[in-house]
Amino acid sequence: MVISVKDSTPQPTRLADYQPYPFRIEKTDLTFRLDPKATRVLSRIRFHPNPARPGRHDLRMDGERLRLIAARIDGAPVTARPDETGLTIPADALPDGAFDFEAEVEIDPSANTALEGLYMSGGMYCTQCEAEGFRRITFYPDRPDVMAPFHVRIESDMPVLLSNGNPVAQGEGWAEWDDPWPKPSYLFALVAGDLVAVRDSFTTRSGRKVDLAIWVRAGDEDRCAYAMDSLKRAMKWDEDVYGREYDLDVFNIVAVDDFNMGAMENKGLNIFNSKLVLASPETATDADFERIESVIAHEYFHNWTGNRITCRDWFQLCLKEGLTVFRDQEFTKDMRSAPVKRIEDVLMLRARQFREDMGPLAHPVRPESYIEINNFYTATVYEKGAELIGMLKLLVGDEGYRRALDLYFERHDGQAATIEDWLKVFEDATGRDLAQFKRWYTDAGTPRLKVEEDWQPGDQGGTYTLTFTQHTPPTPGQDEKPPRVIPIAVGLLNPNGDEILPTTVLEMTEERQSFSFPGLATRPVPSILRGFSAPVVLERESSFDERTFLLAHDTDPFNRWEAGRSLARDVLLSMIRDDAAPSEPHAQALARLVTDDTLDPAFRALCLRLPSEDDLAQALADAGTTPEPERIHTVREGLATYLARQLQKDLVRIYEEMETPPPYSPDAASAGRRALRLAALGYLNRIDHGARAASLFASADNMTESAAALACLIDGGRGAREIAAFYERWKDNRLVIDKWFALQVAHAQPDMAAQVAARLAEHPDFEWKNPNRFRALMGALAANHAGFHHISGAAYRFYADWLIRLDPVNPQTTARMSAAFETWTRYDAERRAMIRAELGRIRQTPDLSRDTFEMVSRILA
Ligand code: 0A1
Ligand code: ZN
Repeated sequence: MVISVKDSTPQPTRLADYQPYPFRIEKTDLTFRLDPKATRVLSRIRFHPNPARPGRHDLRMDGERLRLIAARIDGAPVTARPDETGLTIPADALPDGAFDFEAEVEIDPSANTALEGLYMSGGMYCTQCEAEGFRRITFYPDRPDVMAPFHVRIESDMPVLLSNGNPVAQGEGWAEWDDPWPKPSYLFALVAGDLVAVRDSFTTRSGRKVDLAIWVRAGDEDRCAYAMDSLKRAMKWDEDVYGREYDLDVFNIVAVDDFNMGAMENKGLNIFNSKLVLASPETATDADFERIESVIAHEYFHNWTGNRITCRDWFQLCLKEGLTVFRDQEFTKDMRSAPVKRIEDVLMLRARQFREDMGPLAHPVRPESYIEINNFYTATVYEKGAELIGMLKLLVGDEGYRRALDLYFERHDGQAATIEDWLKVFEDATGRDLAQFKRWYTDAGTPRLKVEEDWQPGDQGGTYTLTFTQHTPPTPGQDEKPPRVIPIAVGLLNPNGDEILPTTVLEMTEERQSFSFPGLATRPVPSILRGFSAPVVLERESSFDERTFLLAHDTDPFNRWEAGRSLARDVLLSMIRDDAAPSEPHAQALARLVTDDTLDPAFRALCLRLPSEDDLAQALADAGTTPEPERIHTVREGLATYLARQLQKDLVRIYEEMETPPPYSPDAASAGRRALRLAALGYLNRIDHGARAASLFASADNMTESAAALACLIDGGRGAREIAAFYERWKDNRLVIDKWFALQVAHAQPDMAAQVAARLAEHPDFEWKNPNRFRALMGALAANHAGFHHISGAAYRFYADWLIRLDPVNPQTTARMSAAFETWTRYDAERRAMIRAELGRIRQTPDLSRDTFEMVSRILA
């Protein structure tokens, strides 16, 4: 029996099997004759034998869903028959030394709903090649360690024809582009469409004038200003902080409506999900503006960390992603408030990465095997990857970090590098041995850090000792977790609230280790893991009084927030577990903080935010209690209502004082005031019967307030009229209608969430093949914790039905969204059985994609 590849169980790719490609490429020439159904791609690739792989080798190229029209070697036709995954030209059909391989293939962009390779979006052609999309465009060694300069000719009657690099020539119906910088195929891009440009320019510090353009559909030009401004600030920042200049004459950004991810750093031609480009006060929220600023910067920063220096193989993905996330986080800190950004990043890390690390999808920042690489664009690779850079910087100091990065750019420019190369640069630049640090890359799991304290009074002053014990629970495939090096930033305060030890980084390298602080007049209060100096779970029993003390006095803003956060969490946990009453002292401590006008409003807004239901479910599961979603929901609502009553006067004052005068401005200070005001509204809404929300909705001139007001109305079981008005006003704006779908589902009552989602899925505007729209509705359902986990199982079923429907259309998005089930082992037997049944049903689906198969199998394992 012949088993075709598609029917057999997909096989993993392993880091240990890495081998260099047997050929190098001197030049890649591509011609595209664009046609929606039958695009012709002509390629000429100049290959040389790779000295790193001596001997004679077959020429194996990747290729999927390609119709081969003709192939030639040095001009002579070769008969080559492609298989499901590529094309092989046997070694004996190849000349010695260098040769040209030419091919003509035909592809069908209009049939490409997976949005990988060349596809159509809203009548335009566009591409997405990372990670392995280029093989759907033509036959090629589609791997990041094969780098080449590209020349591209596009033939099409579309008015705008774009590719990577610099424009070299154009005429009626054609354009040519040349990218002098060697790049892997995943950074290739092409766009052809009826687009208009918003233009600007940037002069680099060495005087190169760069033409900047953001390409959008006519009518969207007036929503590009913030993205353009962000781009110029990012270009300047990378020069100032990293000494990195841009290296082409043009930098193009294109906004597309159909995109699986946020954006893509293609060399000189970034392609963006339109929701991360288009923003106006009326259509985008403060959070959208902040996200646009950071993603524009992220993609721009990839020009050096990702493009000039790329990854040897996909196991090294964190080399570019962890570093680039770290860089965009630093950028946002410099543009906005550093403490607020740090808190937001940690909230996100805990919500997404800790959740991943504690469940069946846990994997190292540098994984060792994958079935589908698209499944490894994860919070672990990105966000934990960024944390590792932050720890490195803390360990080697700012100076050492700068020297190491200079050396990295100097040594590896133009190369495809590894984590070993990265760490070696730090070792060489700073003289530090990073062998133990490397475990952060190779070992999955979130370390738990236990803290014990000791105080010994003495004649020369007392000695205070902190003893730490680290332990990392096993993760899939990794039972043993040797100790890691953990940078623990600590400070000490005396009982008056004065800092007696400023932030000091302790380096923990053993499983158990003590650090003593002699000569102290009184027993100090410790502030541990300042700035969240390592991605660990701190396990420390500390008294209510100590935490309110830190909440009032800690000089480290992160730990000040953390003290309040842990108070709120403990109050909620004892209410959930022991039926305890809400805590009055907690409410008082919170009131003192949020009314402290010396504090940044954005910071105060964060302090008002209660832990999410999902956070609480995780915390309960962690402590060995099975979470009951409906109880978590009721209790959390109960505490919020209690706090609204206790803090009512202060909240009313905040709500009034924090009003921002028109015109709307997206700057951090104004956004912070709105955040605090809307946090106050979220509480007051529970006791004013929606009065404030309704009036804000009616008067708001910006989306931040409109959306928040609408959310409050829906939370209170009201808002039918406003929902309809919102739709009428925005029905022609896809990005706003995404919000309309998401708000209704995310804020639906738990017992109604699945029904609301099902009703909205029937709406004519539920264009489910559009990833933003699909995510708006389904993502909101998964985010409605008590709704998703409602004991009826209706949401599980509905969600699984839709994953099954989307899978053949868009495997990548289906696979990513299946992670909604990753926490299933936390819950009771009944829910576990229901989720397992849904996952099983998905896995049994005939012709299930490799993407979804891998995810569902790992979740079930
Ligand atoms: N490299 C991009 C993200 C990205 C990853 C994969 C994609 O398709 C599979 C698309 C985009 C970034 O980090 O921004
Ligand atoms: Zn990235």
